[in-house]
Amino acid sequence: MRTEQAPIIHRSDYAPLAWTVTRVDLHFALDPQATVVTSRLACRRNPEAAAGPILLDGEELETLSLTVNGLDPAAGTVRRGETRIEIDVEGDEAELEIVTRINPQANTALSGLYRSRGGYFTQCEAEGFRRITWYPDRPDVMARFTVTVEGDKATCPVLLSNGNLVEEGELPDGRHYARWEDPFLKPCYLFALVAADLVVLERRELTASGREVLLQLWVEKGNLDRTEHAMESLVHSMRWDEDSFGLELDLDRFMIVAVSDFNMGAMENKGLNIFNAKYVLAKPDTATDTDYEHIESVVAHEYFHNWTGNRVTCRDWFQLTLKEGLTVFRDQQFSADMLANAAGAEGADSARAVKRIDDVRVLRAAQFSEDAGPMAHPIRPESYQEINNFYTATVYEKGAEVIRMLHTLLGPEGFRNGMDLYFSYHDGQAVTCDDFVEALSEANGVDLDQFMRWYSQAGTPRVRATGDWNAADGSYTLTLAQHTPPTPGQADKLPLVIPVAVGLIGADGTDLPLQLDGEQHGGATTRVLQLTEATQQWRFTGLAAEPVPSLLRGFSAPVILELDEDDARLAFRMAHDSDACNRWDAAQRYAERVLLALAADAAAGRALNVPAPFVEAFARLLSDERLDPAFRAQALTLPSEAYLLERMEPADPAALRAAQIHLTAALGKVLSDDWQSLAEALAVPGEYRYHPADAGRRALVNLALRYLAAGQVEEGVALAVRRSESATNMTDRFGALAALVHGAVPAAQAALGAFYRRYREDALVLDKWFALQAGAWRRDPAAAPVLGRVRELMADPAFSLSNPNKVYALLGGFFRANPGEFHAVDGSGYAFWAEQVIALDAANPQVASRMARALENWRRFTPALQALIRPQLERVRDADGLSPDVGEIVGKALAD
Ligand code: B3K
Ligand code: ZN
Repeated sequence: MRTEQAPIIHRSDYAPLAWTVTRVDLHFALDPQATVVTSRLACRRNPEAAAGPILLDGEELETLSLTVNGLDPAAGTVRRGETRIEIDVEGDEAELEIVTRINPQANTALSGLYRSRGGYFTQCEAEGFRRITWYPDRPDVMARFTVTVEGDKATCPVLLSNGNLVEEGELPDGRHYARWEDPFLKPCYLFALVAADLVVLERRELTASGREVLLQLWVEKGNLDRTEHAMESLVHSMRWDEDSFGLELDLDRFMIVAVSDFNMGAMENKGLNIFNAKYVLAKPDTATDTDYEHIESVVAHEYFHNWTGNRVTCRDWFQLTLKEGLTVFRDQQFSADMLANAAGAEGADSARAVKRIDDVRVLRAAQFSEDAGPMAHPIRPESYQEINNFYTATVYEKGAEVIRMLHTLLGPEGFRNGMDLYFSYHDGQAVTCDDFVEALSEANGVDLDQFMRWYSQAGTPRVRATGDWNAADGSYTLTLAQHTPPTPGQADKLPLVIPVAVGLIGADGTDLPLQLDGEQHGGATTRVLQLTEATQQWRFTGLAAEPVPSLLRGFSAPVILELDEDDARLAFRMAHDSDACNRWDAAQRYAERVLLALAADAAAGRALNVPAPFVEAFARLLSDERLDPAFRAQALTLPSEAYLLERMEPADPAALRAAQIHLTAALGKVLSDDWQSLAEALAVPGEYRYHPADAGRRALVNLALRYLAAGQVEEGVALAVRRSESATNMTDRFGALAALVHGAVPAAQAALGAFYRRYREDALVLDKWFALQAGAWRRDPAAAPVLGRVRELMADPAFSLSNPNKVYALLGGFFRANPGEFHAVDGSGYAFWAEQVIALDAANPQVASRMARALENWRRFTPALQALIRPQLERVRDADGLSPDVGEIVGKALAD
């Protein structure tokens, strides 16, 4: 039984440290099991802070020596705890020298200095630096770093750290060293070191001001042919930040390193970004269009952090969204611009909408569900037990939505002026979200006090819309009412500032000019209304007939819009809404309605019937050739299972799965001719290129194959088999394979086997293979449950519990991406979940915690499922030596 509980850290407890660090000189003598780290710290008393000792954090360190100003510290001046050292020092300056020994080989948590495939790598955000040496490990301590790395030349020919290479040389015993100097002040979470056997792709570019910079992409031998796209993405990111925000690369050298074992996507260490190999490596035979797209956006995201995160950083970890929300917004804008440019003038709007839809889909699936459970928190949390649990969809994705609303409210120019002012005030500082919003407010002369509630209130706001048509005077009164449901620890919410983009559609399907009561000028067809009170009304005048409202265009705020629309009206908007995002949303709402009704029938044991008007509306979209294929692929993809489960009261995964199986099969069968002709007409000829127009066509063809296989349409299955065998790129090959597996057709097994044989040496491609099987649907109730296959796959030689990508693919693919199977009514999935979370936690708490979160919303499920889940949550909670990471998740899940 566990006894300790991780303490709760509160935002309100922030106080500056009595002592800060100005310079750091690190020396690493690398050794697999006994790396010796010598750290010299120039410490300075902080005149703004209350008096106190020097405070240092440490974890898993063996301390060999510690001196203060070159001497052993006087008796009684040093207090040593397991994770904290306090040193009393006279005067205002002091130099500490600390020697520690660490064991990178034993570091399975992948936080601090660890090993991966013979090399050494670091990950310090959020609190990994304390696992390397004693240090005041918090972001408001900003210092200049010099780093000397010394290691074995044969196994680690490449020695990298942040900044500029200032010296390198040979040492006795086959060793060598390199010294790096970072000219910029930085918090220790941005420190990085890499020592490995790598090869490099290099490129020299000029910045806007004409400075030459060296861009390097370091990968394992044999992977150089997969680096071009990431390098292109980096160059595009540089240009975009110069053009859009006037922000230039500030270093002479910028490096990206790919590593196979990594807890998350990538890390923005100053001048030395370390990436999960998944977000670097791509060639047509191994990476899909989606991989190409993700690589472009993650490269951009980390690059953009150089300004939003590194040059201006966070004062404390509660401010995380200051850098993450803003940087996600920036990478979303970048991707939208890249897609729009590639699409050309005619396709630009649709390309942007497709990107926006992608982002909305992620928000709805991941963030809305977070808001609906025990982990609900504002984008700036008030407390945490383990900060690594707060790299969440709320901090990132909802945080980006909050920045987007500021962008909408201030306009592009106003936003840019605010950003300029923010950098002019805070470059080189560690600041808060208030500092950011104040700069925007000051630059625009706008009061943003009420807007700040987005930073402190958790939960997804509901906006209820009602319309009142007055035929007598040709006016339409729109009433918007907002309400945010209670979340843990936050019962009452205040009204937020919600920008609602509105259009009115006439009976012929075209947008009407908007004329607000009492206004001289009108005429725009979309307007942004600001909802700031609990309820507000707007009266539109000069209308000839009752309009159809199109609300929250472009998804102008991260809210749930409640609007009573009958099926006919949804079908009308599916066909006519000029706002592509809303057109997609109308299709999603209609599909949700149909699926939830089917699920209710399934739960009650009634026969399932798909309503004909839905199929007709769906078919019209399918064959509307004026619509860009990428958009059609979005509109014809059903809402995600995670999102639908949130909309179900209570959540019944088995019933929902039955509904999905029935609906996809029906749509595949009934529309088989349309799907087939579309698959033929849109096949992309010629050599693969990553281009949004081609990608859109491939996406729609793959979707067609999916519906055809779901409907067991013979010709469609045959086409998928052919493509899975002979496609010339991974998007087509994997799309076809996925169709076969999701359709659960007999040919799937052979195709999976062939795919495995072809890519057995390719870890990243096999991740797809694992995930696909973990997420498989069982269309035949007599077929073996997917859990059995997952267990089998864990024994596959290509699987490894110590590689996060593998865990996310196979276990994540089952726990998170396959609710219909994971929530098996016999509870077998839950017992397996507890077993795996406990096993993972012993080695890597961050990965375990991510898996643990698959059950946090357990109270939303049927009582029968809840009764099976609770004992497994308790089993994990009571496990010996549970980490604070998993402890916080299951603790919150079980709290009353
Ligand atoms: N800042 C890192 C995330 C670090 C996660 C630490 N558990 C990647 C990013 O957001 O760019
Ligand atoms: Zn980030």
